[in-house]
This record gives sequence, structure tokens and C-alpha cells, in this order.
Amino acid sequence: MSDEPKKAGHIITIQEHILGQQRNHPTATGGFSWLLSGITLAARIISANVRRAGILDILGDIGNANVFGEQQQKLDILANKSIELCLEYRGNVGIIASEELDEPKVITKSGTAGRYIVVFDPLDGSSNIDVNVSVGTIFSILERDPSGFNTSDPVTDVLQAGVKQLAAGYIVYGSSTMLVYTTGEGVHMFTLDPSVGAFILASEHVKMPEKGKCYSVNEGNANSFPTGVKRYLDWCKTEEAGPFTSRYIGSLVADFHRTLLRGGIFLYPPTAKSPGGKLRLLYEANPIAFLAEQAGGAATDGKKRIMEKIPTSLHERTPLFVGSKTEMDRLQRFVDEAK
Ligand code: AHM
Ligand code: MG
Repeated sequence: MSDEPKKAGHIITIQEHILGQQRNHPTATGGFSWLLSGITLAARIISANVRRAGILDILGDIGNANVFGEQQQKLDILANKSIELCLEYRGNVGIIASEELDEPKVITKSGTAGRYIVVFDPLDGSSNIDVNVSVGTIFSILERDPSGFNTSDPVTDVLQAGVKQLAAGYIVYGSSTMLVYTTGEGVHMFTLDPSVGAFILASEHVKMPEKGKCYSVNEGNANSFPTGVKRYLDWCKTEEAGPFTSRYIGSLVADFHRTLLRGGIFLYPPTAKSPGGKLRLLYEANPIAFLAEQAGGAATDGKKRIMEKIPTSLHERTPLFVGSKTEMDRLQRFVDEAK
């Protein structure tokens, strides 16, 4: 499938695409495709609810704080539950870990210990829901260590470096709903046709432009950014840089989606409020880094490659810099010179 160019009139659904990828691996059992189809089902359920957010009176917080002390939105809970329900009965999902759950959940519904771990941020950028700005779902799939199958400590199974990811992706609930995924063989993009409920292939083997003229950062925090980052952002405004544009939505999925398609750079540096960075390594940074690298871009924490970081706790945060190769190299030069 992936070798065949998309022809006019040739409609490819995500299910066909995943099965096509599976054919490239003759030993594959189909279990992984079955798992991914659980995620696409959850994506359609969440999309339908996000689209009707105002109508269904499901906006607003529910008065509960999550593990980070942040107010959980009703849609956060709904999105989390949808993914849980769509994965729990697949039979091969052993553990799920979510930004909205304090602890990983060991799945026992199927009776056997499933080999896959699904890590996700069910509704990223959810503080934007009430103002009708794009939100998203981010997921990452890992494999359980066979020797850890019966462990009573699922956290150990989940704490794997990003390089171990088998697949990652996101769904952006924007002007249209798009699903973007990688299994390590390029980045592929699908648009949800709500009238038939199917994700239809939009582009295969998406490449991030090597250069881009857009930087994306919450500059309200600039006073507390590290010196190298401040100097890079100053450079972005010089004549030498040419016309650089600033764009910041405040939803990682939406900001990254633009960066993937248009090139440029997204930065969430350490700040006074979040000295270790704000974004979560497992739920946000790793899957985004996997997609960025597969598309020809790069992702670091300012010191090292995101995907090589060994997580030490479930909800660990990290600074995140991700984008086109040229801008990432330039940023690194500013960071290194400031040392
Ligand atoms: P969330 O997972 O609680 O929604 O928070 C993550 C969001 C990202 O989507 C976004 O990049 C970032 O927080 C924006 O943070 P800020 O408002 O500090 O700029
Ligand atoms: Mg998030």
C-alpha cells in the first residue's frame, strides 16, 4: 500500500492503510492493526463529542483536579473513558497510562495479559475548549517487557525511552478532524469524513519542510527562558532572519500540526513556573518527537534528543523544542554558545 502512489478516485481508509503496512511485515499477526483500529474508533467518538460540545452542555470543568492540580474538563473525562473502553476489550492491550489517570491501569478484561502498552493524552489543550480552539488526542504505543508481564508494578513497564515506541500519533479536532500516525515507516495523514465516519488518506510519507519561517512559543514567559533561547528568539526578529512569523495556538497538537506541514519551530522551554518544562515526556513529547523525526525534523529538550530520555516517573515533564532541521540546528547553536 505505502509504495503505491495515491491515484485520483482511489479512496484509502485508515483501516486499509494499516493493513497495507502490516503486509510489509509477513510475521505480523494483525493484533497491532486491531489495536490501532481501537484508537481510531475512540477518535471518532471523541470527535463527535467535541463537535457537539456546546450543544450537549458538556463544556466547563467538573470541579475535580487531576494529578497535576489542574481542573479536569468534562470532555477530558469523556475522552479518557472513550479511549479506555475502545482499548480494554481488544485483548492485546495490557496497560494503559493516561495524563488523566494517577496510575497506569492494568487491563484484565480479556483475561490474558496483553503485550501492548498505550500511553495517551486524551484531550490535549483542553483549557481551550471553552473558547472553541482546536484540541487534540495524542497517543504512543509501547511493548511490554515479556519478563515484566506479571509484575504488580505496571509503572516500570511504562517507563520506556521514546526510541522504544512502536507507533505514535495524534488526532487534531480542528477545522476538520485529522489523524496523523507513524509506525516508524513514515508519517501518514487522514481526514475524517464525518458523513461516513471514516478516516480517508490525505497524504502519505509527509515530510516536514527543512526550513520554515514560523516560530511558535508562549512569549509571555520569555523573561524566564534560558539565555540561549532568548537570544534565538531575538535572532528570529532580526533582518538577517528575514520575515519570521509568530504563531501560537496554545494546543500542542495544533501548533505541532502546523509546524509539521509548514516547517519552523515550536518551543516550550523551561520557565520560572515550570523549571522542568510544562509538557509531559510520555504523553506528549515522545509521540510528537517520533512523528517529527519520521517526517525529517528533530526534537530535543535543549540538551538531548527527546526520544533518548529515560523517564524516571510517569508524569515527568520536559522542555520541548521541535521542528525543521535547519531551525533546530540554529537554536542548538544559540543554546550551546550561551553555555
Ligand atoms: P494540557 O495537556 O493540560 O492540555 O496542557 C498542555 C498544553 C499544550 O497543548 C500546550 O502546548 C501548552 O499546554 C500550552 O501551555 P501555556 O498555556 O503555558 O502556553
Ligand atoms: Mg496535554
